[in-house]
Amino acid sequence: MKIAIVCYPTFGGSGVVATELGLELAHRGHEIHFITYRQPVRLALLNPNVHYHEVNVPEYPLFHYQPYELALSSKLVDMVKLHKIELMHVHYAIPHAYAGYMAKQMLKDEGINIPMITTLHGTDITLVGNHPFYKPAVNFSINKSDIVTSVSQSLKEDTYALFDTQKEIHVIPNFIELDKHRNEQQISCQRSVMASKDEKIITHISNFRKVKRIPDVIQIFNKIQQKIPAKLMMVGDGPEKEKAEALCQKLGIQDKVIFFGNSNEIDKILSYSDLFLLPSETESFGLAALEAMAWSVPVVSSNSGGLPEVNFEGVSGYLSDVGNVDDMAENALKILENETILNEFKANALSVAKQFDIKNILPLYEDLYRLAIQNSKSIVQS
Ligand code: GMT
Repeated sequence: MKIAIVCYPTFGGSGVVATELGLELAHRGHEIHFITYRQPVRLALLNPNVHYHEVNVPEYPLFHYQPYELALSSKLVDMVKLHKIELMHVHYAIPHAYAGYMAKQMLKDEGINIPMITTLHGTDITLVGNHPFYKPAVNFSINKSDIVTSVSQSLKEDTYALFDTQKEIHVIPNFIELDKHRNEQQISCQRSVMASKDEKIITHISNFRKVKRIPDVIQIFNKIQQKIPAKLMMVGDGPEKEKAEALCQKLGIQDKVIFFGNSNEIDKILSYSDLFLLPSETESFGLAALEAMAWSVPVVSSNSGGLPEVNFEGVSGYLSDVGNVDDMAENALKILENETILNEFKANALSVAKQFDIKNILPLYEDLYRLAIQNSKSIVQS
């Protein structure tokens, strides 16, 4: 199939999922066209089935805001016609589903009926999409998508609760490429750069936004390090980072916390981690937790959103109410204080991650693609 993938190219969940999905589809012989404003971070172009088309938005003094949706829908129209693309798969409703719908309508005028699949990722529904400034447009573009998917059951329920839609929402969970992890088992990285032999390595990875509850990560770690020797790896960048550094200073634990910023060495850091912390306010899925689990790292998280669908209570880790840092620290210590228990949780984390292997999940998308293309052909014929 010839598929256009529209996504955010930056660090962070939805762009990573879209990129990995496109690469694996290309690997399976589909022709994939990434359409976005910058080359996605994890995109490898040395593959004959992978194409990248940049959306340019020329500056003009009249524009206070650059009309990205307009440029994106024009690019989609041009690329669909040029490459005979059969389907658009847009990741993150805002503004991609809206721009995709406009492209669909323009193409319809030229006698081309192209189906659009929209994948909802989380904040496009719960935080941003639900804002009154965006809600009517998001609602409209969900209803106008040919097929809608969400990355968890919890996000599906949130969508029905927050938006006015009767559309069937297919749950297709996020995934992980486990083969890649196995091939990288022999990663050469000095654990000693991060911690001494007797110290446990605790990791948090995110975009350091408020929703991630970064102060909770620090507070949980502070309680852990009062009981056992430990170091905290803080990976990522965002608005909450400076405050987090100040909090570490205030607590006097600055020497035990390493802030990496946006690192390209996430796999190396995870391969030596003993525990992953994700105390988010809301998390539609929690891809970062799954990535940790694929490296056999147990997870202590909040129980919000889709996290219970990924982190299995008492198996791959533990879940607590949002903000209950005491409980999260206790759970962390339950895992870390006993080597046998730690090893059990590590093995369990990997086996739960295996359920989300890309090999199990990708066919679910392929089935929907076939269905959407088939339906669009029957519309043309009738
Ligand atoms: O919040 C983030 O980390 C970024 C955001 C995104 O769209 O890039 O992540 C959302 O989509 C991810 C991929 O499907 C999910 O794993 C995250 O849970 C989700 N974030 C939230 O719901 C807060």
